[in-house]
Amino acid sequence: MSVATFDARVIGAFGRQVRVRAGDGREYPARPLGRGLGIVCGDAVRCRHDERHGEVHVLEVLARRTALYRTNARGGAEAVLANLTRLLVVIAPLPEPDLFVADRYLAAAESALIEPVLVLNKADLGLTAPLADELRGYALAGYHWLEVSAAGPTGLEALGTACRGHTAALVGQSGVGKSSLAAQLIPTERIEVGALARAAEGRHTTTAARLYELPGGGELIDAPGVRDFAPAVEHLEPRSLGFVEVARLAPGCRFLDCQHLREPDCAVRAGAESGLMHPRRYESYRRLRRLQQTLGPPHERARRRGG
Ligand SMILES: Nc1nc2c(ncn2[C@@H]2O[C@H](COP(=O)(O)OP(=O)(O)OP(=O)(O)O)[C@@H](O)[C@H]2O)c(=O)[nH]1
Ligand SMILES: [Mg+2]
Ligand SMILES: [Zn+2]
Repeated sequence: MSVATFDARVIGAFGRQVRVRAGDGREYPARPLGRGLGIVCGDAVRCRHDERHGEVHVLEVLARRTALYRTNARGGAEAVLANLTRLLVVIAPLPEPDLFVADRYLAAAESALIEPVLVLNKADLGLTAPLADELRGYALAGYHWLEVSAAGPTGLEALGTACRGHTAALVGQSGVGKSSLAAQLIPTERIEVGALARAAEGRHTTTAARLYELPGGGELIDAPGVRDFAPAVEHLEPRSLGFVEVARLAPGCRFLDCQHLREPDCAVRAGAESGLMHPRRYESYRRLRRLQQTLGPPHERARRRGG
């Protein structure tokens, strides 16, 4: 090819506006050439300088090592972040936690072979009794969590260590303090932090994912907060949907293809009743299974849409 192309990293993506960082550290606003490239933050892309218009074009998205997928408004699968090696699922006592959201991120990460790390932020506020009980559910599943506080010195070193050398992303409900944590880990960047009242009104402070380089090596993505997260069902591990304790209990089920809903002799349902699996985690699993049944297989969805 006569025109010089170069490889770059997508450090921000907002609709068709993309920001890339080239190997030499230079950053450019860039424009995807052609529709449907589906570029997301974390992507590795091949670019070209358009000398005549003084623009940078993205020509193609290079193969992703991992991707986190969600279900979009049309019921299709859509990548949200690419090339992650760790997913930092942030929860906090404030605003009112919705742990179904955390469960869904954990399930999507497990299914995508991205190592999830549960991060309990705002440790300075203390734990409410219901949250402490929910955390017991995660312990039962086998998850540890990092207790941190962006407002104080708690746990930030451990969080930094969990990110070092990784491409990690902070995800979770709006207002849990993802950007506050990113700002603590990367003090040289100006990262906007929102007022809690904003999250309570359902408004998000961070509107687009942004990738930063960590001082100790590695990368950190600060993702926008969500009210809910629906993983793309066809990208979930088919048997367990990414619920690690379901995968552990399922070999005890009578049927090999047990969906762990109403089948007789289901070891997963029995585990939820006997306390081997937290009831909310089981309910979370069931909701995802039902979502999968509602959406149906991808080819049927395409037909319903007339696609
Ligand atoms: N007490 C306390 N408040 C915190 C802590 N971390 C963040 N906050 C506050 O929580 C509010 C929301 O923080 P953000 O960092 O903007 O939250 P976010 O998760 O990035 O929110 P979105 O960008 O909307 O998803 C701000 O008022 C922060 O000051 C913490 O550890 N303790
Ligand atoms: Mg934010
Ligand atoms: Zn079962």
